[in-house]
Amino acid sequence: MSDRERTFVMVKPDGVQRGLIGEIVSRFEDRGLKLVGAKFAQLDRELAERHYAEHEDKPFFEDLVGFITAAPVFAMVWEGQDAVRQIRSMIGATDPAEAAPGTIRGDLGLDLGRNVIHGSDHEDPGANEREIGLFFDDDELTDYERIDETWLYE
Ligand code: IDP
Ligand code: MG
Repeated sequence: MSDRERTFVMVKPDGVQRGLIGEIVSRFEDRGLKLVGAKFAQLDRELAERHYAEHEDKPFFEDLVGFITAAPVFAMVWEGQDAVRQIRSMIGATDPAEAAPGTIRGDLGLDLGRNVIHGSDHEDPGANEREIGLFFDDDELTDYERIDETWLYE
């Protein structure tokens, strides 16, 4: 059994524009994951470049930064057992064309450059804490118990 942990998730501008915030939040809520922070915001270039710093040398970097700053995003922190890996698995492969049906990208997207959602990478240790810190101050995050937790966890 893994520890409870927190992960950073963001509905990208395409997901917001297509009215998919509710659908995406519902999937995580239904799974038993707990929302502990959220904000609706339009990213500036500096934050976008810091968030995607690992990709700064890639040919798609300029398009990616332009896209992610073009319209508002919905940024969230979700908590739960093995949350980083479980949410990545629910999001699906980076390219929606390769993402399995049943995943968010596999159900809601078609194009690599419009893949609806971001989630912290479970193969990059510390990415979740780094990304949470980039987008949220400590006092914007909450600690509370969901009423179903007794029946969600053994
Ligand atoms: P991830 O979002 O599944 O973690 P990454 O490889 O970290 O995927 O890439 C970050 C984002 O950059 C992707 O979600 C996608 O929006 C964009 N991206 C990745 N590879 C390409 C590409 O080859 N062409 C265009 N955009 C890309
Ligand atoms: Mg990534």
